[in-house]
Amino acid sequence: MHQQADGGHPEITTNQGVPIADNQNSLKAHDRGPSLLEDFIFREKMTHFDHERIPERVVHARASAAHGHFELTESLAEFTTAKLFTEVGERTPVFCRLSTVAGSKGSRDTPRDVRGFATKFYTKEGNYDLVGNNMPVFFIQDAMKFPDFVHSIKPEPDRAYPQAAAAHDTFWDFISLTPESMHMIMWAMSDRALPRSLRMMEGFGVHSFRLVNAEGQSTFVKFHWRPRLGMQSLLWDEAVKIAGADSDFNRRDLFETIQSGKALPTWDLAVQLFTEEEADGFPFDHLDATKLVPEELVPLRVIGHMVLDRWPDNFFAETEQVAFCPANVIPGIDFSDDPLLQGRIFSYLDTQLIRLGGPNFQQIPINAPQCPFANHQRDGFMQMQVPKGRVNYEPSSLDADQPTPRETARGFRSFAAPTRPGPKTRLRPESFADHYSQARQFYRSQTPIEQAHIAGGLVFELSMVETVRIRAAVVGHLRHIDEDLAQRVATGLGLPDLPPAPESARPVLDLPPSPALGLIANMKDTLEGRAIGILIDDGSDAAAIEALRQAATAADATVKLVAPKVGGATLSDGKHTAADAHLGGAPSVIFDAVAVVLAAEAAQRLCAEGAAVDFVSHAFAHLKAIAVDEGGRALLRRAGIEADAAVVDATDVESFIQYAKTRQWEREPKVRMLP
Ligand code: HDE
Repeated sequence: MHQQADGGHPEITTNQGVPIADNQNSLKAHDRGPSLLEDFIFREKMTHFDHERIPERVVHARASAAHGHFELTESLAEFTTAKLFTEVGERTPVFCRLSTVAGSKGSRDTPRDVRGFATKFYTKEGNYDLVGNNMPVFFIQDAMKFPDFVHSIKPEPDRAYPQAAAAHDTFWDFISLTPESMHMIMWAMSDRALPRSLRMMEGFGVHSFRLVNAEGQSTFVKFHWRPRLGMQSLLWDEAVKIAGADSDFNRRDLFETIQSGKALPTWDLAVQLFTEEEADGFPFDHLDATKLVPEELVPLRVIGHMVLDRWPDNFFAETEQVAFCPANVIPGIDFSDDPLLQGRIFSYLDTQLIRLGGPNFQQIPINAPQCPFANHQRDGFMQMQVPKGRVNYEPSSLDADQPTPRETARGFRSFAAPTRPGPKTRLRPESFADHYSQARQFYRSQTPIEQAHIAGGLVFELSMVETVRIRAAVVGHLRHIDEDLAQRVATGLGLPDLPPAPESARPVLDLPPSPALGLIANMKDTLEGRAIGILIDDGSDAAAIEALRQAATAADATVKLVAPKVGGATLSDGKHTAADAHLGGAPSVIFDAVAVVLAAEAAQRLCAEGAAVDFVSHAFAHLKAIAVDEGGRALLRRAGIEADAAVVDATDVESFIQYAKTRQWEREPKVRMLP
């Protein structure tokens, strides 16, 4: 009725610092009487609560983020004055926010979607934001089209669905009328759009930027983040089931990893450097964000790495309020004329003004530079600083201590790029007109299984489109990329004929395949940072469980014991072992490989439990290694599984660990009709 704590707790007060005597009961006229308007304590608390939400980001609303550092290992002093990239061994603090794009803040972690990869470097020379994605190209070429593109992918305006999904008419309508999107469509339909973990995806700065050296010379640069854990993706069916089992799958993975301090998210930062003259020789225009620079053309140079090792103290204060902006560059880094980048330079500050409520958002701790900063910007909503004195302008002679620009090499100077004479125009350059060659290069650089996944992604998405004409129009575009792909998708959709291809503005080139574009080729056979689930129940063989656990842990995987009851089970040695999760809440989709160790009686019981049968049948369908003892085999039989090489005996720990390090791709045609 009126709870009071013992001494030793900090005292609770109002925002004015007034000590609160009762935080359970509002002020009333008498004990069963009406509440009183004068209760300033209640009103302050409720008013604050009523205003707790701020507008979510219009895109990239759903995200997780962490603190860490970037350490430079190779100096780029020849190319840039930015200390971030010249002081070898220096650790620069970072805050990195990894997001989905289309879904709302509360949407699931595993839709088919691009992932945002935004990093704020708190450098000695000011904040530098590298605001990229996990794919190196984008859907459109000119920022003018961004609102249309985003409107088309978001839930349709009359029905407000689908949430976090491109698989609907408006998106594919827009795409079918936007041939420049075809290269990005190949990426978005590939397994890159389904990362297994945020720690296991690449990041890209997408646009060309400039590095500028002490002599004022410019070199173009493309940024790449390379995950140390290798890449790993989900299968579509797995992603769909994870959405139900754990809609916070990627966020939980990042949180738990950082809390454990093991297999910390780590990426190498690599750059591609090229001159204007070299760029002029490329068979595409590098200012077009629907094109990438193949690694075979300009190799990657690793210059440092980023480790994320500290989860934010408060999600709202940091992950939600952080404000990234591609315009946040530091001396020695500059923009290119990519028309998508140029539009972004405007958009991010503009969006932050509405989202964070005014021009002082850079004073929020997560946004503030960690180096000294001073100027004469004053006032505005939520001004937190109390500037002293009468001088709020420059130049001034009244106060010698006021900040003034200094003609030193430190100051930011834009690269003196020559401008070409010519009339103002709203024209797409002719050099942006090849929409299909790199899409073809991407598709043809994939392994057959990855190509089948791309075709499967397209068949799924277009099957959700109600307007048959739109399905056909997209297949028409695919014909320019690869006739076989178009045919597979047409067959998968049940189209009677292959639709005509639209006119192509340019002949499609057969560019050489680029192995770096594949996913499977760039996965690592490892268990580091992966998770193994062991299904147990009363009577399970304690020694077998222990052997599996030890081997998996030695291979740097995390192990979770799953039992029908979360309280655990009494094992063969008579000891009671707590479970890490109960079967209903830990289906096999959340693990990279599973083991089933069951006594005969328990196996018989669990053969009548759908969740247990699904545990093995889904693991098998998702191409995972499975270790089983006799009891486990009973479940396999119940699920109708014909064991293959990666279904091993629970005593053969070594083979299990070996198979668990990878997916069993050769099993896929046996468990799924691939288009
Ligand atoms: Fe963004 N984008 N974007 N974008 N973007 C935003 O800024 C925008 C684009 C990216 O974790 C918004 O603060 C335009 C490409 C990331 O907070 C907004 C265009 C790439 C994030 C915005 C693009 C990105 C955003 C929404 C086309 C990869 C999340 C909220 C010209 C290189 C950052 C906000 C975070 C967020 C505009 C295209 C990456 C509206 C106009 C290309 C990772 O300002």
